[in-house]
Amino acid sequence: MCSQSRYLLWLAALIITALPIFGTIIELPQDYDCTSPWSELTKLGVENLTETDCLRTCAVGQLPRVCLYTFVLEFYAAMGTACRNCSDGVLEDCYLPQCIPADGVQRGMMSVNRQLPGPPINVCKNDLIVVNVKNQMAGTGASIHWHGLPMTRDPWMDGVPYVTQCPIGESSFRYVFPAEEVGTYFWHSHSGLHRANGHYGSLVIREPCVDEPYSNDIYDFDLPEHTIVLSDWMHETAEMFFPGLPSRVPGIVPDAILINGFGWYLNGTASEDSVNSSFPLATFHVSRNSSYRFRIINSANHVCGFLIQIQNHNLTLIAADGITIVPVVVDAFVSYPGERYDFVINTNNTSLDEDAYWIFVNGLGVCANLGLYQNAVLSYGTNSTDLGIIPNRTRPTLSDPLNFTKVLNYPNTTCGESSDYLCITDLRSIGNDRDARHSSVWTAEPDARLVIPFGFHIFDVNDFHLQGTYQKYENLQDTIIRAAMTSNITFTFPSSPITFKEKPDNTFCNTNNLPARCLNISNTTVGSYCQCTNVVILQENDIIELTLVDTTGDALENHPFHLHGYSFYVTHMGRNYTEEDANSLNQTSCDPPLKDTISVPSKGFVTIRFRADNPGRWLFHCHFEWHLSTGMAMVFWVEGDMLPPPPGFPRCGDFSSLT
Ligand SMILES: *[C@@H]1O[C@H](CO)[C@@H](O)[C@H](O)[C@H]1NC(C)=O
Ligand SMILES: *[C@@H]1O[C@H](CO)[C@@H](O)[C@H](O)[C@H]1NC(C)=O
Ligand SMILES: *[C@@H]1O[C@H](CO)[C@@H](O)[C@H](O)[C@H]1NC(C)=O
Ligand SMILES: *[C@@H]1O[C@H](CO)[C@@H](O)[C@H](O)[C@H]1NC(C)=O
Ligand SMILES: *[C@@H]1O[C@H](CO)[C@@H](O)[C@H](O)[C@H]1NC(C)=O
Ligand SMILES: *[C@@H]1O[C@H](CO)[C@@H](O)[C@H](O)[C@H]1NC(C)=O
Ligand SMILES: *[C@@H]1O[C@H](CO)[C@@H](O)[C@H](O)[C@H]1NC(C)=O
Ligand SMILES: *[C@@H]1O[C@H](CO)[C@@H](O)[C@H](O)[C@H]1NC(C)=O
Ligand SMILES: *[C@@H]1O[C@H](CO)[C@@H](O)[C@H](O)[C@H]1NC(C)=O
Ligand SMILES: *[C@@H]1O[C@H](CO)[C@@H](O)[C@H](O)[C@H]1NC(C)=O
Ligand SMILES: *[C@@H]1O[C@H](CO)[C@@H](O)[C@H](O)[C@H]1NC(C)=O
Ligand SMILES: *[C@@H]1O[C@H](CO)[C@@H](O)[C@H](O)[C@H]1NC(C)=O
Ligand SMILES: [Cu+2]
Repeated sequence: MCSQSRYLLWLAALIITALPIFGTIIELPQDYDCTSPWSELTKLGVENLTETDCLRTCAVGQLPRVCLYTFVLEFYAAMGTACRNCSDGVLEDCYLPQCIPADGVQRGMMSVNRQLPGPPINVCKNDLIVVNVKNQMAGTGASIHWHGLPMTRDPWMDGVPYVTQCPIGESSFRYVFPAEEVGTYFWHSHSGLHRANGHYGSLVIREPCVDEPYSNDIYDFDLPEHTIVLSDWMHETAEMFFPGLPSRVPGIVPDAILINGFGWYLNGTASEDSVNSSFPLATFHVSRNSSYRFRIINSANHVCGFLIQIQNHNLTLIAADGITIVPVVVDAFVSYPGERYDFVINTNNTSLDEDAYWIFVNGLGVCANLGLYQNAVLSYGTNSTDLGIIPNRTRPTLSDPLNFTKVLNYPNTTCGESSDYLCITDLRSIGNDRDARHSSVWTAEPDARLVIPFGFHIFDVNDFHLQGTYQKYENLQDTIIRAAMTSNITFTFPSSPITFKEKPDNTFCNTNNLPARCLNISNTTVGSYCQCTNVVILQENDIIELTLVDTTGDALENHPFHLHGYSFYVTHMGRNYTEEDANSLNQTSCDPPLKDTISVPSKGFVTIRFRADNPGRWLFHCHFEWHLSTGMAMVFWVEGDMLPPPPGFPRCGDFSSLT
């Protein structure tokens, strides 16, 4: 049995978030032309609509719909005027429309529709997603990326500034793309550090229950209200820390973890007294003797992994990065920025109807040193009109965490050493559309093998601040100044989108084609540094094997790399990279997991494979926000015919009156 709606709870949720219950419904023909969807839209006359209704139970035979959203991007305030007396303990006020309580600390932020996370997108497979982005942030360009969606035939809609589009000025831009693959995704700003300031939200594509591989035997409910979006939060705008300030110790770090935009600010102490428990936490409602699918999205920005647990509940993992896996039962798992996991919980293990349990998200690595963790609530027999539910059970904290025996993706795991410490490579994908297309990818000999080391270039401060040099960098604290690199190149964005170019030219670079200034390496720390637009060309339909090697030397960070336009097989990962690791790997075990984001074990490596069958210009980058900003990125130029951009697609670029 599987259901995508639970009428009463759902209605209550709608009342609380003040969404219209009945919106405009616009249906499309079953076989609408997804190669030029904007012409369908013109025919349907939707240009003056701001929103349509798509939230429904996905059913066989149902027509696809136009799912239209308007995203208004603004400079806004957490704990601002909309929150009235929320800070004084009036809980109802914290749920007022446009109130963003976050962790209770007032700050300037960036919002989409004055919500945090921004508006959720819940659609059915084959719907046409249309998002009209209106940027009302004075003086600040923006763009939105649809993380994990392959954007087949729609490389213009990927939302990466200067790779696939111009940043959206104080104007609007309409994203149009079909919901081609089911699963758990999210959207986020790909401009500057805007995601860290609040520009992110969920995107879930469902299909009729009968088509879901496990719905019949593993879970009863798959509800929109059970999407969990994790993030981290600072008490100043992120730009304040770009490049960083020498006197800030510790340097570029978060102040809190947020769960669906809620959290308690602990201010560096685990003491119960420091907690303002009249302040809202994210609360998830379930009923007894049932089973629920949860979808968890990690939209964090800083260099931490999150350990995720629910008191007294095992988690049956059923999907990773939107793609179904053979179920694995764990009591904890670790996720990194950009990753998504779906899991099922059973609610038959309690004898009490009125009961509540703690959800525990524990920061690892740098966040463990800072004592960062967060709680949310799993509540039985209640609905979303019940506010302020606090479990009677002991609240897990840093000093009194939840124990675990079986865990996925835990840092420092040696893969294969213990059946209780699972690696991503221990997951097994199961047959789906994408699998069928790619089945030979992990058995055949790859057409191209790339080894991509990533790390940092450390500058000497005296060298660095010579007159007339302006390199991209971050300042962690004191005089620690560095830039991030892949293949020894610090990525810089060009001045006009790469997709506009018909062929690669000498404004791009790569390891075989470095600009003269990079070849003329001097003995200074500045002179040995190479900053350019690293673009690697891949032939259409080639099988690509790519090995990422962590050369940072840092034992605490597991850099999560995200590939746009594709999912890839994770065929191998390990803690010590040797040359043999790169070339030995014809996968012996079956069905390696398909993902679009993979965290590379600290000082270790990961090998992935994909078939380059989606022509476009695709960013590949570390999903830690400050690493992307300082150059830990590159672009794959996948050859092949691309559809033309929509008519009137905006252009931008350098202007010099001299040329
Ligand atoms: C929600 O729960 C309260 C009691 O806990 C009950 O009075 C109310 O009718 C419920 N509302 C809905 C919509 O189920
Ligand atoms: C949309 O609005 C414009 C300006 O008000 C109007 O000219 C146009 O006819 C409208 N289109 C539709 C389909 O209603
Ligand atoms: C955190 O604690 C410090 C020292 O105890 C205090 O100065 C600071 O104001 C607190 N921060 C917030 C946001 O409450
Ligand atoms: C979780 O799984 C373990 C091992 O399979 C089992 O012993 C335990 O009872 C389960 N816990 C719950 C809450 O279901
Ligand atoms: C709870 O339900 C699951 C799945 O149906 C079942 O495997 C398990 O034995 C049940 N546990 C209890 C305590 O009834
Ligand atoms: C906590 O215990 C009290 C007293 O037994 C009970 O009234 C209340 O409902 C419990 N709270 C939860 C969230 O279970
Ligand atoms: C976790 O394990 C420790 C040591 O084995 C034990 O002292 C503690 O009570 C356990 N905590 C919980 C919540 O079970
Ligand atoms: C991983 O290993 C490093 C270096 O030994 C250590 O500092 C870190 O705490 C370990 N991480 C975890 C989560 O145990
Ligand atoms: C991988 O397998 C293919 C086909 O089975 C074979 O031709 C190739 O030599 C193998 N490569 C390596 C490195 O073992
Ligand atoms: C990158 O630079 C380091 C230090 O200059 C050098 O040892 C290494 O060989 C370079 N790696 C590549 C792939 O060029
Ligand atoms: C670096 O080069 C400068 C001149 O370009 C020279 O004076 C200096 O001795 C060199 N330093 C080292 C460590 O080789
Ligand atoms: C990796 O190398 C380090 C030192 O080079 C060694 O201590 C460690 O045991 C190795 N780990 C594995 C899994 O081989
Ligand atoms: Cu990184």
